[in-house]
Amino acid sequence: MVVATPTPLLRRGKKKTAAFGVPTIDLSDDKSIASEMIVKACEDYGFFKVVNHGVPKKVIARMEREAVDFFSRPVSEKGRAGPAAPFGYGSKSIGFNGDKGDLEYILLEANPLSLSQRAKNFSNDPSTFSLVTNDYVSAVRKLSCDILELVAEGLWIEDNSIFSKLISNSHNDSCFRVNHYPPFIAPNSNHNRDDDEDELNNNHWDLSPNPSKSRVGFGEHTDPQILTILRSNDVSGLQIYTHDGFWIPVPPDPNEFFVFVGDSFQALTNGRFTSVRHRVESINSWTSRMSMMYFAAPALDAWISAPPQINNIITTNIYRPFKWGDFKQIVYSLRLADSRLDYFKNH
Ligand code: GA4
Repeated sequence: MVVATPTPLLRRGKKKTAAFGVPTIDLSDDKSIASEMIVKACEDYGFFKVVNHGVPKKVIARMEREAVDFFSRPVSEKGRAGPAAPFGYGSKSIGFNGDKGDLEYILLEANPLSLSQRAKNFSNDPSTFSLVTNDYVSAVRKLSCDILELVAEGLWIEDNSIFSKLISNSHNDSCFRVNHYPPFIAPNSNHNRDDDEDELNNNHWDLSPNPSKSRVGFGEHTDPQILTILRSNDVSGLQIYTHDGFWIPVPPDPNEFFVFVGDSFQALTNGRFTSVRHRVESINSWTSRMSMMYFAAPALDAWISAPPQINNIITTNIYRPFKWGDFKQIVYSLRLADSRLDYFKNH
């Protein structure tokens, strides 16, 4: 029996905190219930957490260690792996159109050949780096496929590989990103270390709007791909935007994965699912946040178009069919926060 175990989320308000639940899906539970719950979470939030996901702790820990080692290198050394165009090492600049964030990152193509070619830029032991990254990417790709199969089942689509085959295709264009947000202590804040730790542990944040107390780590956006699988360390900062118009902080959980519906999944479901807007806003923290994301994408020449079996209340096709490669081109011509799917709407 699957029980939704909501993790408390806090709604922003004037010093008020209200508990919400991140929909949590236990993948070790009954398939039919898990699939129904995933579909509901994709419809209601475009976002959920998975537990009992099957990714070995060791695979996660080794990937984290490689990333920590890289980010601890001197700036001049890291710089040699950049600039991210879009792949490589990036610092503060996101994309090509002037978006900025207070972070540094690694962005890689999630395929073995590209990973092994780039590994020498990220480690003095490139073969270990590419082995560890490949293991991580393979594990989260498998998790993405499992989730996409459950979605197809939850939507009562006979071919349960209808979505997963898009990303298991050998030419898939998936990518892998590790973001590192340095520690942030707001200038002139009266915070001392104990207060901060208290605040983070209790999840009782001072949520009154005060820009001097926070900083943009990664500005608001939706992910263009089908699904995103995120894992972070224990430092908060992620917020999601709900359908009823609230930014809600998501408590970090280093042992589990968070799943985001991307723009392409919105198109594949004819708007039955909507991609979730999210951002990273760093609050006072003495430790840095590190998150790793696997962005599950189809091949560049794959068509994105909703199969007729999608039962949506909207029966006309909201979007015209497009190739992932063409969509990606539009994505990179726009700003981070832009709604790119609008360019593919049927009029
Ligand atoms: C957001 C999701 C992924 O991180 C990413 C980002 C990409 C990049 O950093 O190169 C983009 C951004 C992301 C969407 C709009 C464009 C492209 C930066 C940017 C301004 C790797 C992706 O696929 O799209």
